This record gives sequence, structure tokens and C-alpha cells, in this order.
Amino acid sequence: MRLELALLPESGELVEIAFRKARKEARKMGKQRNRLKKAKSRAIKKIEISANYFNEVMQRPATSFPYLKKLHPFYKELIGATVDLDKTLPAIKRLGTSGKIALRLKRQYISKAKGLQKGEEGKATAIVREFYGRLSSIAKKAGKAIKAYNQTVKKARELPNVRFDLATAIIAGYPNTGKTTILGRLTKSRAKVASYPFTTQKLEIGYLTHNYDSIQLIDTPGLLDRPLKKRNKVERKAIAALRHLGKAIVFVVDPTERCGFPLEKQANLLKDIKKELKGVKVLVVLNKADIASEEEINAGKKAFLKAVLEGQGIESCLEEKIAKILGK
Ligand SMILES: Nc1nc2c(ncn2[C@@H]2O[C@H](COP(=O)(O)OP(=O)(O)O)[C@@H](O)[C@H]2O)c(=O)[nH]1
Ligand SMILES: [Mg+2]
Repeated sequence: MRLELALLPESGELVEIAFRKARKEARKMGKQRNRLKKAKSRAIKKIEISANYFNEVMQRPATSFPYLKKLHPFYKELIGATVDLDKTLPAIKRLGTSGKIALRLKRQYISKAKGLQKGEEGKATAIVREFYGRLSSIAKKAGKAIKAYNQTVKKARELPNVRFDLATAIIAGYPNTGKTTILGRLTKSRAKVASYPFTTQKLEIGYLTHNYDSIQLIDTPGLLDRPLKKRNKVERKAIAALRHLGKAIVFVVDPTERCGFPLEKQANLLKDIKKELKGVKVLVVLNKADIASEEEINAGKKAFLKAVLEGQGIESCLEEKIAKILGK
């Protein structure tokens, strides 16, 4: 399962929270008759609480660092489609350093407060104010790194929940060729929809059991359903990420061309996908065989050698063939 990554407060909000916590803790302190002691201990408390909180927040991203670094290559590439992971990791380091700077300042200002003499009670507030100013400026300088980290977190939270332990085939083909229908038929359940960390694309995921083995089938509407040259950079990166996910492509063809795309176009799309996802195995399915004429089926077989016939009510061996190309 994926870890829930937390967003960091933006720099202004972060110091606001730190100051509020400090004020609250200082108010809780017991009564103190001695004016100097009282002023000193409150100032020290405020400095301590605010700095410690600030540092604790700044170290949080480092805890998620191993998670981000060890992401499955599919996720890494998917996040990488919209966020520069190479910039996120230095940002995390930068935040950790800011936290440490705050701790160093804390020690410095606490000793300033400790050094106050009788008659200097009024200076305690000034010391705290000065410390707060320094903390604000550290936070401000870290603002960019906070934003960079939060952006990565947002993308990581949107990652589709797929399983990497299962043999996986990806369904492709022009719209209306019958991909969703086939997914539903094979997996006998409504596909689970998983969002993508960009645009409106969603993955549709189904599972089938073959000889006690689970197989994951993933439909990628909006990605593998039109020519490569029509896709933007982000989409191309997402397609590249699919390489890490599936060993095989189930390419759905509509030989009746009722989907609105001639066979030639459908064949070109397959060529396109093969070029982009080098090395994946491909199983071509001639769908809608129940309504296709003999002529249409023959044309389909000619355009796609070794294709499997599939259609509503047709005794098909699609499951068997998918399992076979996945080596199951
Ligand atoms: N006759 C027939 N129609 C089909 C078959 N598979 C899908 N369809 C129809 O084709 C249309 C598009 O199907 P859909 O699964 O949504 O295609 P997708 O866009 O590739 O996911 C729908 O109206 C389906 O009912 C099939 O095997 N036989
Ligand atoms: Mg569909």
C-alpha cells in the first residue's frame, strides 16, 4: 500500500502556527513572582516551542524521502511526467537544513534571554520578537522548497493504485472498439477506476483469475487510443511509464469499422504503440465478431495476423491467450 504523504504548511502559515503554539505554551506556565525570572522563562519557552515545532515540520519530508526514492519505476515515471523528482529530493534536503538552522538560532537566542540582568525584563519581549523575525525569514527562504515538495506530494497522492505483484496486460485500441466491454466480460465485475496524477485520464483496472493465478488487466482510456503524434508531452511520458507496468498489450480491433476508424488506421495505431513500448508482447483481438461479416473478418485477419476472434456470445479463448502471453 502507498504511504499517505502529508502536505507541509506554506511558509507564512507555518510560522503563524509556530507562534500560536509558543504563545499557548507560555500562557500555561505557572505563576512566577520574580519579574526577571518570569520574563526570562516565558521568552525561553516561546523560543523553544516555536523553533522545535518549525524544525519538526521541516524534517517531515525527509521521513518520506525513502518512500519517494524507492517508488516503483512506473510511479516514478508517472510523477515525473508533471513534477521534476530530481528537484524534489534537493528540496527535501534544503528543508531539513532550514530546520537545523532554526535549532541553532534557538540556542543562540535562549542564551541571550538567559543573560538578561535585573532591570532588563523589558528586553525579553524584544529578544523573542527578534527571534520570530529570524524564524520568519528562514521560513520565507524555504518557501520555494516547500512548494516544490508539496507539488510532489499532491502528485504522489493521485497515483493510481495498481498492483505490481501480478502479471499485467494493458488494453489498447481506438475508442468504441469494445475495450471496456471486453474488460467487463473477462473480469466479470465493474472495473475499478484509478485516477492519474494529471489531466482527466483514468485507468480502468480489472482482475481475472486463471488457474488460481490473478491477472491484472488495465484499460487506459485517453492514452493508448489515438496516434502518438496527437499526444502532448505529458501524455507521452505517461505512456512511457506504462512500459514498467505491463508485459503485454491486448490490442482491440473493430473489424466492422463501426467504431468509426478504418482498419488501416487501427493497424497504424498498433504500429505506433509497438514503437513506443518496445519489447512488449501483443495480442490482437478482432472484436465484434458476432456482428462482423465474413468479409470484414477476413480483412481483419489479413491486417492483423494471428488475431483472436472475440464478440458477444462467441465462445472465445481470450482469457487463455492472455494468460499465455503473460507466461501463465
Ligand atoms: N455487437 C457487439 N458490440 C460490441 C462488442 N463489444 C463492444 N460492443 C459495443 O461497442 C460499443 C463500444 O464499446 P466500449 O466497450 O465502450 O468500447 P471502448 O471505447 O473501446 O471501451 C458499445 O456500444 C458496445 O456495446 C461486441 O463484441 N459485439
Ligand atoms: Mg472504454
